[in-house]
Amino acid sequence: MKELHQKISEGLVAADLELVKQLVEDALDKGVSAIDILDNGLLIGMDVVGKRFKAGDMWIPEVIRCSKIMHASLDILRPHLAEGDIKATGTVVIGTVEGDLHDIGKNLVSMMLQGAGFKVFDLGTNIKPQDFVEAVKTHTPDILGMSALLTTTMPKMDETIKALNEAGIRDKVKVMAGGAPVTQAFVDKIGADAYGANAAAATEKAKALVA
Ligand code: B1M
Repeated sequence: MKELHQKISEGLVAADLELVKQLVEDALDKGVSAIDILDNGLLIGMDVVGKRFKAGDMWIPEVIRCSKIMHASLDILRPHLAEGDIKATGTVVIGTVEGDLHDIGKNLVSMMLQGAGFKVFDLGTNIKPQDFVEAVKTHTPDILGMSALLTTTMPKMDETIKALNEAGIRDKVKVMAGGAPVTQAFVDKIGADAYGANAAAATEKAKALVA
């Protein structure tokens, strides 16, 4: 089975869409769990992509192709990640902050929250503080989740919390923040309620916030 995981991660790095989709289907058919395929195949591949991108060994078009494979694979895994007899746990509004187009991690968090029974309103990417505020007013969620992947967009999380305060609704919603450059210290500094290091941790934190 280790070989199958490796083929998935290598296929992702090689940007071979059809191969990866087939391997993901094969793994599910063989009884490998969706979370196992994700953690030990796809995310290992994305990690390699990230390192090569940083080192200048991969360029944006290649990274976009790998991201598309990640999205296509998540589409295949989604029903398996959300399976089970799930009762409504709470409501979450989630989005990637203004100026930031990264959505793979946010989508993963969103999927896992849905798998845990949360009703999720996903606003997408490049969401302005005021649009988060409007979505909180409209959907009255238990939790507002913000994702940022760029150090330059992290301050938008702070701005969004300030906008919630200005709108007089900060005390009506718990705020969770995450994304690769986000840390517990940053979350504490901006006055958010929880930090999610990864999708699984975010789901546990979300459950604790509504308990
Ligand atoms: Co971008 N990019 N990118 N990129 N990109 C990074 C983030 C970077 C670290 C790469 C690098 O240099 N090593 C770097 C940021 C550097 C920095 O700010 N310090 C970077 C850069 C610089 C850029 C551009 C500026 C490049 C350019 O144009 N010159 C540009 C910016 C565009 C923009 O947003 N305005 C850009 C563009 C892109 C692509 C479009 C090519 C593509 C995004 C495609 C897409 O998302 N649809 C892309 C990608 C794919 C990456 C890397 C390679 C992978 C990100 C990813 O999807 N990881 C990334 C390098 C890296 O992170 N290693 C990189 C997999 C994902 C599952 O993990 O998103 O961390 P992650 O999510 C995790 C946790 O963080 C957490 O849970 C998730 C699941 O476990 N989490 C939360 C996330 N959100 C959460 C919310 C929560 C809780 C937990 O609560 C609500």
